[in-house]
Amino acid sequence: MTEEKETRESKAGKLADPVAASIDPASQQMIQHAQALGVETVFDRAVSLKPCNIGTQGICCKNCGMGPCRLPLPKGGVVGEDSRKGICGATPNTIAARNFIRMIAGGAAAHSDHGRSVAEVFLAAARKETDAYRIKDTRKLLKIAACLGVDTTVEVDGQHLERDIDEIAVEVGEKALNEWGKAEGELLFAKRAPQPRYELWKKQGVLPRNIDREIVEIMHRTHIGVDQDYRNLIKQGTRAAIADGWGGSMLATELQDILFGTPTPLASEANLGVLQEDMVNIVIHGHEPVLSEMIVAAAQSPEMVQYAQSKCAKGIQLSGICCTANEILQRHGVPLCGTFLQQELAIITGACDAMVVDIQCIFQNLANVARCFHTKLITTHPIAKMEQDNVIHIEFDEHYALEDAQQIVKMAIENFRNRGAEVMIPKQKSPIVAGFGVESIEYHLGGTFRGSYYTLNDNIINGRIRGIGGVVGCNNVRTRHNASHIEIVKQLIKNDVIVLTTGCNAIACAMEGLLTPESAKVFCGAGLAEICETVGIPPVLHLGSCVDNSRILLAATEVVKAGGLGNDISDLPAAGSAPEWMSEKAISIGHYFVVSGVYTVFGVTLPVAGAPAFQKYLFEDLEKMYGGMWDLKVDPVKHAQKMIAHIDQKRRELGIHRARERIMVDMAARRELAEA
Ligand code: BF8
Repeated sequence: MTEEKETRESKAGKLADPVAASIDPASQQMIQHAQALGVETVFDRAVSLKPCNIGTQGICCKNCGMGPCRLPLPKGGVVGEDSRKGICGATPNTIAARNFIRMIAGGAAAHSDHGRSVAEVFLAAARKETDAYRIKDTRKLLKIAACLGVDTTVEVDGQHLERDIDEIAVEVGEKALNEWGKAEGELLFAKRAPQPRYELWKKQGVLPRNIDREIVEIMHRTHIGVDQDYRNLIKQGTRAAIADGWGGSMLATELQDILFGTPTPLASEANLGVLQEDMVNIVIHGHEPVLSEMIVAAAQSPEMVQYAQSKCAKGIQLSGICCTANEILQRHGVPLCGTFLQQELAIITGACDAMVVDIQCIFQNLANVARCFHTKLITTHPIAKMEQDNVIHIEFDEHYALEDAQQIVKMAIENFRNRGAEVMIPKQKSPIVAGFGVESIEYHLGGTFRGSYYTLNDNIINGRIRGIGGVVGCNNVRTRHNASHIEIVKQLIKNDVIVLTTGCNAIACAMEGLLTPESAKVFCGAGLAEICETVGIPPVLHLGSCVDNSRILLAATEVVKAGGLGNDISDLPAAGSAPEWMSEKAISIGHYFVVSGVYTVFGVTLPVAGAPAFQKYLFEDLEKMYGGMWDLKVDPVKHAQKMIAHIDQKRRELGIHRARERIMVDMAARRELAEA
């Protein structure tokens, strides 16, 4: 070890091995570059900071001032009666269930508060209180109006006339906002689930009343001395998770589509190589498209492009990190700069003139990294500020949205000249096709003439497509960056399972080149490859950000409706996966997948291992109640095999496990059948 390296290591603790840290050559290069510059990243911190073994098992309770109570599993596991107790007598199952549903509350709150912000901006736009936002997709507005019970026609002299679209928009905004705090009734979108699913939720007593209430009730029930039955605790977790997936997240997705446009497939690129040396690079990071839409509009204006050119840049290159990246990709084709774990690396290129962040998944260490470069780090949301003094806060106000965005873009342009000599942009970037949705799957696989999921179902029934995998979620620095994401997705498509992806899995697949129609013949089984080639779609369909997991729920519902594959989501040959999850949002997503009827496998770890009865309840008993259950498999190949085994089991139950061609029954054959 050289003296210089020794000094760096003692300053920063032990350093990560770049190749062991990530499968992505661009990330490896930047981790190495950071280490050479003495800039610490999440990968290095993961080497020196180990997780708590008791916390990872879910059995540390810190909900009162008498603890924390830590209840480690006895060596060799529990034999006989489990006598572990906290100070108040709480069992490991109660503690793990409390912790688990608090994670659901955190995740549901994050998604749903995002949805609420969108609903507020939507209402402001509908009421014409802002010029920056307008209703873009009136077709979807009318569809959502019907789901929220808003009349789209008005009766005049016995005639049904179309109602004024602005009036409809205002009422949709009001009804939508009401979903967070109404005093009576139930979550309106719950009825968008297949009828048997809705009835099942009703029977189980888990229909959400309103979004906020279910989250608040989790905080109440998990306070010391309240709910002490893991089954009852998870029941409330179920209500809150449904309120997220079929409520807050779904409202976010639908209202964003109405305001900013429903995505349609478009081409772009992914990975750190999208940054441009001779252009002003603005990296947008976070989750709410309310801000990023305006940055896109400002950055693309001729006035700003000219301003950039006047400062010796060729133009402005926007790119995104995390789910904001998925949002502006799917509607504008803005390239993906990277996943959650690449946020520091984007700045370490030395080419990031501004990183603009809003909410969720933002490392506080960005400020420390930005301090080592010329990058302006700009926070924009009143609920998400940073304490470091090099961070600039420009609070985003939807009433002055474009002006705020212009101020940010100008700041980035003016910072272009301050770049240091240490610019190093990795070459890697992959072409992609992204921006699929419930509507575009219908169009691509059903055609404008038929416009339904019939063709998709038909190909599932005839076995060309074995099933559907929903693969989603984060990166987690406790596992090699993107390794499990890619291995699992490749295993699935090799076995003819079409993949619907969102979040950081979508970005990982994009970086790996799996979001192109051409990848089908390289990576897919013969059946799926044939479908992809025939209709010109990738085998991995990018459905957007994490709130857009609601698109997966609705796509599954459309498959049920199209017929031939059972009556409920739990009947479908489908499975869910979050290979590298880390956030509370992922736990909420996992749980609403499960209680919507999807077998869902997580990678890395699950904080339930120290509570055997609670774990069994999640992994086995929930299936009897909801037809879906949790599972954990760290090894990516076995993880995918478990999903495929479940898909095959469902195919057997549906009686479609033997490949068969559809037989066209002509008139003569029908007569024969009738005579027989
Ligand atoms: O909401 S997948 S790391 S970016 S939490 Fe975060 Fe996880 Fe990425 Fe988006 Ni989702």
